[in-house]
Formats: sequence, structure tokens, C-alpha cells
Amino acid sequence: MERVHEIARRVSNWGRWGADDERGTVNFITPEVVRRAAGCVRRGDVFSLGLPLGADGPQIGTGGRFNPIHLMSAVGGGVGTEPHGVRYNDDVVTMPLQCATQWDSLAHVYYGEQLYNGHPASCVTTAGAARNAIDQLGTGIVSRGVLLDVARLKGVERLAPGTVIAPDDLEAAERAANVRAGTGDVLLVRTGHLDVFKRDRDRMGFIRQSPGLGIACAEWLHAREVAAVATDTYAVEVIPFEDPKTPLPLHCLCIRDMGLTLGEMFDLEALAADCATDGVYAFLFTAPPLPVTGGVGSPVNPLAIK
Ligand code: UVW
Repeated sequence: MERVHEIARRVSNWGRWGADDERGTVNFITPEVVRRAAGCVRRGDVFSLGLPLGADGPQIGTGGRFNPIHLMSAVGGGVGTEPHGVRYNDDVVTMPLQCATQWDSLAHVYYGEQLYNGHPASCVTTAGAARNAIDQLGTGIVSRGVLLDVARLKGVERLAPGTVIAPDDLEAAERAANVRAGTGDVLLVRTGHLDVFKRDRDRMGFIRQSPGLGIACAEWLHAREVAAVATDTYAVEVIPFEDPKTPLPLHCLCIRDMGLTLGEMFDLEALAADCATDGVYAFLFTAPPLPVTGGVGSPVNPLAIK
């Protein structure tokens, strides 16, 4: 953890938005940022970045995560007394909030008995998160989205598992896209790794190892003041971890020290193909989490609008 502690001293946002803050870098999304984002809409084409929420999802059962269980609680239920009158269908879903395309809340990963902004880890109990829960970000995540297609930059369909994405790669992808991620933007980084699940149907291969952001990206993300970062992988950061003795180092720095939420398993394929065609890598991005009271994550259907 030494390196995490050392970088944390430089990237910490604790106190930046007040001692009570539970929203972290989403605070960078000001009304002016939203207005600028809305100006990115040119054609009106909408891209969904969400995986289907079904039994055929990416989970393999580890860590208590399973794929959604969808049940019908009413099929052709009657309303009123007419023999051929009004009928209704209803349904129920049981699912881990982290099972498919999702945001991490600022209560999700921590170390040293404190969550983001110094809120005590004891705020999270079996009843949920009393601080830093996902509902705190409920209105927050609409902004300009910027896609950095690192796989395309490297000329491959997918980066190999274990490939560390460094700040230089992000900047090279920016130059290739003629875009610069800045204050309040939501950064989407494409590795191509989602196809290990989507095309190969290899869930184990998708989850157990992946390309991803290296620990050095924490300072870059901090300097650019992005509001959130999401990738097409299971954990945003590279797996195996760069230092096997320090698990989830980027989660620790982003979520706990910077208050920067992470988006995982975003399906960037159709959006990336469109960006490669029209050369436009910035768009309106909206992905409000479900306001789950006390939730430490949320499924989401992010939309990119060009
Ligand atoms: C963990 O694996 C703990 O978290 P995430 O789903 O955010 O990668």
C-alpha cells in the first residue's frame, strides 16, 4: 500500500467540496458543464452503453455476484370484473447492483477505516451505506462524454489481458481523437476486452484478468478533473494488479481518496465504431444511477448522444 499512500497525498480531494461532501468529483459537473455537453448533440443519434440485464450476463457467482433473476409476479392479472376486460403483467428482478453495467458508489472500496472524505467506514452496515451511498449521485452524472479508444490506437481489436494503460496512452488516444478530457467530463476508455464475454462467451476470461488503467493514471485523472471514468472491463483497473500485494489500488485512489466514481462493463463497441467513422469523440453523456437508498453501486443504462 506504500505507493497508494504516497499518491493519495497528491490526489486527495477530501475537504475540497466541504467536510460533509458525499459526491466527490461529480461536483465538477456544473450547470455550465452540462450546457456545454448539450451542445455536443449534432445528429440526435443515441447509443446505449448498457449490457442486457438478463440471466445470460457476465457473472460467474464469485463474490456473491450472480446474474439477474427475473420473475413474473403477475401474468394476465385481472382488473375489474369484465370477462374480457383489462389485464396486466408485472415482474420482479433480484440482482446484485454490481452484476452488469454499473457505477461504484463512494462507499464501495476503502482502506484504513475511512471512506471518501473521511467518513468512517462504520457508516456502512448490513443496512447499507449511511454516507457516500449511490443515491448521492442521483442527479449528477450527465455531462460531456469523451471516448478514448486505446484498442484502436494500438491497432488491435482488444488489448491483451494484463496490459497496463498509462497516462501516455490516454494522451496519445486524445491526440488521435482530437479531443482533450477536462473538468467535469466523463471519460470512457475502450480496451475491447468486453468481447471476451460478449463474443467469446468466456466469463472467466473476462472477469479474472483484463487490460486496464494503471496506478499512474490516478494523478492524470486528478489533474484533468474528470467527473467519472468508465471502461469496458470488469474493474476499470488492470488485472492482475501491478503490485500483487496491493489489490484494487486504483479503486482505493479514485473512490476513497479522490471521490471519483468508476463505471464498469460499459459496452463501448457501437459508440466506438461510430466515433471512428465520423471522427467525433465527444458527446452528451447521461447515466444517472438508480437512487437506491444506502446502495453502494447501481446498475445503469448509460446513453451517449451525438
Ligand atoms: C470489486 O471487485 C471489489 O469491485 P468492482 O466491481 O468495482 O471492480
